[in-house]
Amino acid sequence: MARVFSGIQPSGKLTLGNYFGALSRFVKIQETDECMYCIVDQHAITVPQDPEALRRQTIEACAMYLACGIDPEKAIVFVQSHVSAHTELAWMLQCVARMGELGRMTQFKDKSGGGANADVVSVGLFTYPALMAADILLYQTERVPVGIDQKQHIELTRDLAERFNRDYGDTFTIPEPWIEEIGAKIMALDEPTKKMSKSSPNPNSYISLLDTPEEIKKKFARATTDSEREIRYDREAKPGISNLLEILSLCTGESIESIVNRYQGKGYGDLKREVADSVVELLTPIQAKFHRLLESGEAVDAFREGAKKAREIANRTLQKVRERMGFLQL
Ligand code: AQP
Repeated sequence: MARVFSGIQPSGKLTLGNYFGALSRFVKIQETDECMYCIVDQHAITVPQDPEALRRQTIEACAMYLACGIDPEKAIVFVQSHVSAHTELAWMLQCVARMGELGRMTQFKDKSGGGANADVVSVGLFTYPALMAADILLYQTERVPVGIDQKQHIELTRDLAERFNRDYGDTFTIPEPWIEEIGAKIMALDEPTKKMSKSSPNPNSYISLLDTPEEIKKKFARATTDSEREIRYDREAKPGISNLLEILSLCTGESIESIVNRYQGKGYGDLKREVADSVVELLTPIQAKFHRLLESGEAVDAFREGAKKAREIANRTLQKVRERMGFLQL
């Protein structure tokens, strides 16, 4: 049994990418491992957020975690800003991290426009990986289930933990990224060479877990494919079709090979319709549960209880770090 930590930002409505890259995996992993699942609201403010929207999205994310099957009896669920140890350790780790290594993070380069927008990009966006390292290291995490886009941040977390352990004495467990090949990167529907992202300005690029069946069908019908007619799995040459095949396979459990065989001689429209129907089938019970949880307030209660448990574990690590770094203890 390994200690597992992972989180999702409430920076929009959670997407099908978040579901396959994170939530559906969280649900499986809670059966075998000791899991801490967080809603990382402090990461969300590295780019501008409307305060009311952030609060609503955080409550919705709480309900969506449970609606997707995370069980607060099996995993500890909490909101990052409810455990102040995260930002305290993040500060300490910022003093361990180097400007050069943070500057090499591709997510920072992408989200900051390659450094061209230095007067509008927040310092928090630059130091984000130190906060993410704090999230992980506070819980002596062994494995971090993430999509492929987060691999570089986990590698940085390992470097920071190793450097801290070397300079101040053994303190942190060194975490491993835990990435599954399939589902690790669901692509945008309008531009299938880019990751599906909840904060994209184009709602047609993503499937929100709260989209109606009509919206889902419309979005898949419009999804970008290619000018050929052949249905085969080739992420490089046919990113749109490959993305659809992957989503269908993840929804139904049927192998990509078997789907491709079934589609010999059939058109892209048929595939798009089947993918849309499978996604609707997947999301209908999740949405029903989501609305029940949101109305009852049950999800928020689970996150309140979870924060108490998380604080206890986090504070043990933080206390050790304070001592190791030489802070006066009275
Ligand atoms: N498209 C995706 N395919 C597979 N996994 C994905 N994840 C996100 N998008 C996909 C995984 O979901 C977890 C939480 O991600 P996050 O919300 O913390 O940040 P993100 O990766 O930046 O997600 P978004 O949706 O793209 O958010 P915004 O638009 O706010 O930046 C991670 O494990 C991530 O890998």
